[in-house]
Amino acid sequence: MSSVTTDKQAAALDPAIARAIKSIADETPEQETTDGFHLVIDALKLNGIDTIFGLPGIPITDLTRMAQAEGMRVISFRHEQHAGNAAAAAGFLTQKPGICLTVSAPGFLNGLTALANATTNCFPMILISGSSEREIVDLQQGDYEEMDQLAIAKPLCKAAFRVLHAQDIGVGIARAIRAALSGRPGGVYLDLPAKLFSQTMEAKAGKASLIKVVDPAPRQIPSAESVKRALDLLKGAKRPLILLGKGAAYAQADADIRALVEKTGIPYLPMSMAKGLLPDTHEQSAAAARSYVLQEADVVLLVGARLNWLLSHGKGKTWGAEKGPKKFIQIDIAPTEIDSNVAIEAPVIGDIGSCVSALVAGLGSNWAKPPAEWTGAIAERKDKNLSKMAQTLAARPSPMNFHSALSVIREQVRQRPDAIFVNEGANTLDFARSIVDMYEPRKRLDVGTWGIMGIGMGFSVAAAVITGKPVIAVEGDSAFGFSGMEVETICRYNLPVCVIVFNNNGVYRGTDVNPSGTPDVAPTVFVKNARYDKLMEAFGGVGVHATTADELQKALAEAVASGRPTLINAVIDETAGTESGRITSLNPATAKKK
Ligand code: FYN
Ligand code: ADP
Repeated sequence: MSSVTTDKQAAALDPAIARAIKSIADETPEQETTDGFHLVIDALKLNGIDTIFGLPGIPITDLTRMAQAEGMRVISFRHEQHAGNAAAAAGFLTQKPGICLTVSAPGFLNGLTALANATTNCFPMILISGSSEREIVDLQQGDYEEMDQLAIAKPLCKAAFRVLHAQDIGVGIARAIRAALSGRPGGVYLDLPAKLFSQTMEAKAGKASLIKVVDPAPRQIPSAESVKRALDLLKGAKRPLILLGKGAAYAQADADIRALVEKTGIPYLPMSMAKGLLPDTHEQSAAAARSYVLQEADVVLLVGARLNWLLSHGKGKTWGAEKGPKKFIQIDIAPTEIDSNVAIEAPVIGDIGSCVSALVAGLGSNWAKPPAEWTGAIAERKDKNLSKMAQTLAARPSPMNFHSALSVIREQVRQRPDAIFVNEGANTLDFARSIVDMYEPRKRLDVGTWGIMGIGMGFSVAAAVITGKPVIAVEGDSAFGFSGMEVETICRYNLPVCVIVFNNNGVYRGTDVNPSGTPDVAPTVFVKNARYDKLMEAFGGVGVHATTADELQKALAEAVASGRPTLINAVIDETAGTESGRITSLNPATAKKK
């Protein structure tokens, strides 16, 4: 940087003195300086981070401008939550922390949901927020957007740091990157008070203060005993099962995981975001016999999957508890995950690549594949379910139902297995998960561990920006509402995103009635026959109103082929959904009735 700050200071002085200073400065060989803005940008670039997702405003507007001027990709959103979700998805897809940049207090808070969600899902991201002046905030003197952001962020993320001096920016960014990526990945908060950005220092010293982080996610090799213990357990199993979670997808150990599944011959179940690690059409996939294998398996190998609510905590009817206890092997990078819900007989602690390859190496040449009785029983159930599903998918009811609409999307994904599939909603999510097969790793992005709504457009933008591949976002009409305004972002950057809104006039469905006789509609009901497609047209994208499977098929094929931002308003039978999709049992009233 040159003498921008010196000129500014000079301008504040008496004009004559300023002129004198300037003429001296012009004659003296100038010392190169840098400032907080450039140190932040240089530190990110030094660490291979080339994209920022954010929303400009005080005090980070100039940071976004300068980052763009310095060659970074700066993607501006309409609401910070979606910028945060984009950063989280970028982190999941790339194993580099996604960066979300927000303004102070309200902007920071808007980004916080995404930061907490990223941490819950083990996605590496860094929320960088500008903040107000420490001296004023700490004395609670009412600064512009006053808030003790660091204290608020701390319990919601993996680590939180604040940088007060320009010479510490390098350390601050290095610590944030390391915290986000090492061990179990997660969200990190970095607080940068407004004053920091204009602090200057000598350019050479500034450069020397930056840190290029070496080996931020070091391999963690499992102990030989833990590998042997796991293999012994697996060898003794009569009905073994492998469960792949999104940790396995994140790990990018695709070849090792495939080798483990195929060499052992053990049936596997993918959790939602692990779909496609092996193609869903793989003969060892037990997805279409899910309830059966969970109940019947005797030894279960968890690979980057937690025994949380999504897996009924490893207990109860889902796991066939009445048939006797199961034995678990769990591969995870976080030792504290082990025994979190049930006893784990064989923990294997390390990174998934190292753990899985150690297991494969230990299989030996005389590995016996699982008994045919087990694999045959699974195949039988699977075939039955698959043919039942095929019949349902072939039907063409009018109006469309979830199945007929998803059958079209399923075929498009089969033709473009490289496309990223984003999915949220209740019924829209649950039906799509079992109907739309995935063929490649890390192509499915969804509501994850929390079942959060609102990830749709943020994840879609990130997926398109990061991969350059077509994105197909299948959205419940309620879910879409959380991030719908970001279709402007999609149009502004001309991203190859096709959003399909499953419009059934309400949350879950559109048929609820207000029993009280007052004029308000029921809490779950939306404006009937809304035209979400017009929203995309408003910003220059393509909007399509699809009332039949054929219309949907044509519009989707065109969108994927052209790469033009498109929104298809897919009209779904308003009576078709069920309350909370497949997790009805979590509704308190329903649970009480059971
Ligand atoms: C699966 N199935 C199939 C297929 N794939 N049948 C035929 N063909 C194919 N390809 C069967 C499978 O065997 C199951 O039947 C059923 O379809 C459902 O499978 P799924 O979706 O894998 O399993 P399930 O039980 O829904 O999974 C549990 C879960 C999941 C908790 C992991 O529901 C989930 O990820 N839920 C997230 C929900 C969420 O977050 N919602 C957002 C909040 S909505 P059976 O074997 O007969 O059981 C707020 O309201
Ligand atoms: P799912 O929801 O698909 O079951 P979870 O998010 O519950 O997946 O679990 C992911 C698990 O993967 C977490 O316990 C996390 O610690 C673990 N994990 C994430 N990345 C790695 C990795 N590189 N190596 C080992 N374990 C990992």
